[in-house]
Amino acid sequence: MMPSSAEMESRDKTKRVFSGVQPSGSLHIGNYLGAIGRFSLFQEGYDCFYSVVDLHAITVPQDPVELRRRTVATAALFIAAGLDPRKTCIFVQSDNPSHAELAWVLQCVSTFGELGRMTQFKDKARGKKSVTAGLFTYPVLMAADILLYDTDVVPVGEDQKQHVELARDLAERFNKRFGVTFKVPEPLIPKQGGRIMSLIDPQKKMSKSDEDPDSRIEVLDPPEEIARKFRKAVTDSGREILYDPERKPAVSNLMTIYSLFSGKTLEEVRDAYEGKGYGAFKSDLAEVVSEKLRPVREKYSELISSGEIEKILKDGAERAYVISSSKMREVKEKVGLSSRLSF
Ligand code: ATP
Ligand code: LTN
Repeated sequence: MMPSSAEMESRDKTKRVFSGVQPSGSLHIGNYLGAIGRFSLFQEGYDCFYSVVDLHAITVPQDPVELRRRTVATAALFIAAGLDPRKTCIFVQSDNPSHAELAWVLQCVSTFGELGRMTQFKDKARGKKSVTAGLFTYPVLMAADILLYDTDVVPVGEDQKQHVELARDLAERFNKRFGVTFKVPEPLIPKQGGRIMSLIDPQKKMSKSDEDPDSRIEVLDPPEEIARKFRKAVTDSGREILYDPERKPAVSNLMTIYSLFSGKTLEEVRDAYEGKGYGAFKSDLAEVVSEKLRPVREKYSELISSGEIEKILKDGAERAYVISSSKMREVKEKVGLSSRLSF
């Protein structure tokens, strides 16, 4: 979980980091290893903005009461996973009107063809009778999130790479057409842990919206539940604990999780379980993951009962708006839109 040397070399307080997480379900260890567990690595060296992107979540139907509860819960998990609101700006996307406003302008420089090529859209739309226009333009809203803050680096899991590339393309296209306005951001995807797979089907990524809850370990799962889900996790044929994503995708995924939560290399994990079979490995894996997540669970419960989050999110939205509204003013000016009531 330490930053790589390339990440360390590029630490620079004048550089900005932005990332977002949807409050579309309970966060799982894929979200933790690919995104939120890494967010705090940047807070000492970079100017960081982390948002709970609730406007993205409503691209598919949500229960309003649950959505609001999960939005606060997701922000609490950011802090429980190590973010310090004194060092980092944490806010809810819909509290800041600049996001939807810039998204509209960017939709008018995006093409139907390029949005139709987004693989996440294709995956999420497949087999659905009715798909919202919001799901189609989702990546443009994500580009707006990133570009509003002159973001340098976007820490995300592997599945978001194509969306960050679209943000880069839109920034370049807008700059060419209207004059330099946006910084062109870089995605930062972990070498290991950027794509944690489902425990039930190792060909699919672990996902909040998978209908089988046993396919994922949630960050707030109690230890018994973690142990039960790992026991039930599919394994491959043979008994060896070997890292071979082609031939042994299920075991390789479990080894990756073990390695990232324990800090041991894949070779160390392999050597430790040589000749021991899956039972002992899975029970130790559950222990390692539960222990690592224990302080996160504890801090989360404290935060939720303290009621502190509301104030943190209000301050965060105000800080974010100072930056985003100034960028929005510049955009309106360049495009030729009216800004009579801007302040
Ligand atoms: P959904 O299934 O509802 O689309 P999700 O689980 O993919 O949700 P997001 O809110 O879309 O979660 O993603 C939050 C962050 O977690 C993103 O940076 C994303 O790349 C990362 N992420 C999501 N799933 C995984 C995974 N299986 N492995 C690693 N990173 C992941
Ligand atoms: N689409 C992202 C969530 C997201 C995001 C962002 C990530 C919305 N806006 C800006 C990084 C930067 C996802 O996780 N599915």
